[in-house]
Amino acid sequence: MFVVATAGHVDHGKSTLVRALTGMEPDRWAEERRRGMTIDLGFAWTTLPSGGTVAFVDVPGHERFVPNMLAGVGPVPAALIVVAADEGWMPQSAEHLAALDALGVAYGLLAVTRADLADPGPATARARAEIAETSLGVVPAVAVSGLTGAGLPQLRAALDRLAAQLPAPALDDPVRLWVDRSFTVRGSGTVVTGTLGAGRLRVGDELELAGADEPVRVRGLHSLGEARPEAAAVARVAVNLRGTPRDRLGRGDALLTPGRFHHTDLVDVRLAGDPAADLPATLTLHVGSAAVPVRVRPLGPDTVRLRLARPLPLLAGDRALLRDPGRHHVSGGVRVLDVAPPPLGRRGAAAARAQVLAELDGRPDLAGELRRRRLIRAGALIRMGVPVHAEPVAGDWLADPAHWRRLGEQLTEEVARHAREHPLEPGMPVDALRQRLALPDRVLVEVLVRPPLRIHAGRVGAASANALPEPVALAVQRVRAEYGDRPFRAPEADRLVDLGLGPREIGAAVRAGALLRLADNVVLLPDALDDAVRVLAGLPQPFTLSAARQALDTTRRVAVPLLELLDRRGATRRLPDDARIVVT
Ligand SMILES: Nc1nc2c(ncn2[C@@H]2O[C@H](COP(=O)(O)OP(=O)(O)OP(=O)(O)O)[C@@H](O)[C@H]2O)c(=O)[nH]1
Ligand SMILES: [Mg+2]
Repeated sequence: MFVVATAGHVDHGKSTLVRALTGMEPDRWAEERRRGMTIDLGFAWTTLPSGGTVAFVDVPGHERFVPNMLAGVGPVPAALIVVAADEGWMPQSAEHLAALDALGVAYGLLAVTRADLADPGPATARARAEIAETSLGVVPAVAVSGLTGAGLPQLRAALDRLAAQLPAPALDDPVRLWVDRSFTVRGSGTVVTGTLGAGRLRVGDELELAGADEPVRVRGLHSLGEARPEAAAVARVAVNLRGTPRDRLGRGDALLTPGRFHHTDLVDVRLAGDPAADLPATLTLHVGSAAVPVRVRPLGPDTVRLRLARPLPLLAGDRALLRDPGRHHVSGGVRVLDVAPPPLGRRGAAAARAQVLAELDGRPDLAGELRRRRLIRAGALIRMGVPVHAEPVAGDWLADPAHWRRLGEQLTEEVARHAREHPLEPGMPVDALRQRLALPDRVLVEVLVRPPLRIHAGRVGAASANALPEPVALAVQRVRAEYGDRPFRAPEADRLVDLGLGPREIGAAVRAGALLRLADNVVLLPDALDDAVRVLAGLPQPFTLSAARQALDTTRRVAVPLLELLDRRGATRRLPDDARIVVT
């Protein structure tokens, strides 16, 4: 099946033509038939000479209903442009064509209708010239009469040729079915319709619906009026949803393959063509069947940031159009460049952002995204439409390789700095490191730690056997706090017990260089040794044990082993009369 949307000025014969081609009534509402005017979208289909099926989305031409027209053409990649031979090119001929151009529609046909009323030549020439200037390029033209049927065989043949040109649908792509209609069927519940442009739908599928906490389930599928177990793109489909109230969804909503789309209310986009310098600050964004007010913030010469009044499931590369509803004016097309852009806080951020955007073309590549985002979950990238084909660094986190290397270096530096500033702590707490490196997940710290560093008891430190266990480190810290200003007073045995420093703990602290052992149960802080030499050097030489004890403001319990240690280290020398001198 292929789907084509009509386009053209009011009363130019679009619905008459669709009716003549399909034998079906595109004007569904009584009011439309009474007023002889299309108000909302109509749907009809027929078999072509080749045996293929064409489905039409028939749009209204009246200027008041342009938003309905846009909901119809948004998801459809081919157009049947209708111009009346007797009226020629008219304002909504131009506005509809501008919309198709803004959306980048590249496949189309021109039907010059009411050819029984006037020579189709002039209207054909003008319309083809106008269309040739747009994304549609030069299109085939057929003169027809919906009244007499003249030209219809040629038009069917031209539709067949158009169908053959269309690119094959991406059947493995995720589904994003933009809803163009929703209604209730007695006994079945809620039904929505739309044009399935890519992917497949099956009865029983679970789909995501923006704003709903729970997935919705496909209870039944119809296409071309028949129930089917499965529908593959491209197709017009009607989807019966299980347990979803009718008021939960309507035109502009989308049914999505779960986990594949990012609902965003902030996008950076490139304006197509020659962007007007003074875009209004508020416009309406039309994409798929949705229409959402947006605030426009200019960034670069052809790039802007759009703040959407409600989030939409958008992907990088999406085409959309901006319209000024007040002025009835299609302001232009946009291509989405980034569906999760960074905030623009500090001064100069907008200019810097414009430079980044200048490099983007809406075709997301993994390396570029990682370079810009540095660290991101694979799932988040997939939801932005980025193909993910790299190994995560941890969990489902992907990292830019250069950034990841820098993080590894930073981690080593932070741990070393922490060790300098807190020499008695057995390493830096993992969470402190996580904050220091501004990492979003603890697991990232864990995989960044490489030998000789290791994680032990929630801290990152050198993998040395001498690392101080935390309770010992705390006890040593308390010793330091209590004895720091009387460095030659050793804690009494019972105080050591209170502090939790038994023989094993003291041994660990001594091995780690955090305590100095003079004798069993006699410990000082390690810097005491140098301090003692300084004090003793200030005494008249030689000096006695008692003079040393007084100068150091300590007891024999400390002074005797302290001096013996200094002797062994060669800092002091013991004379035959038991007095000592400081060796200089
Ligand atoms: N003589 C003649 N009249 C036609 C032809 N096609 C349409 N008409 C008449 O033109 C009027 C408008 O036709 P529609 O098919 O409703 O036009 P439309 O483009 O669908 O109009 P909107 O949907 O409101 O934009 C109707 O009265 C039709 O009978 C044609 O080929 N020849
Ligand atoms: Mg109509």
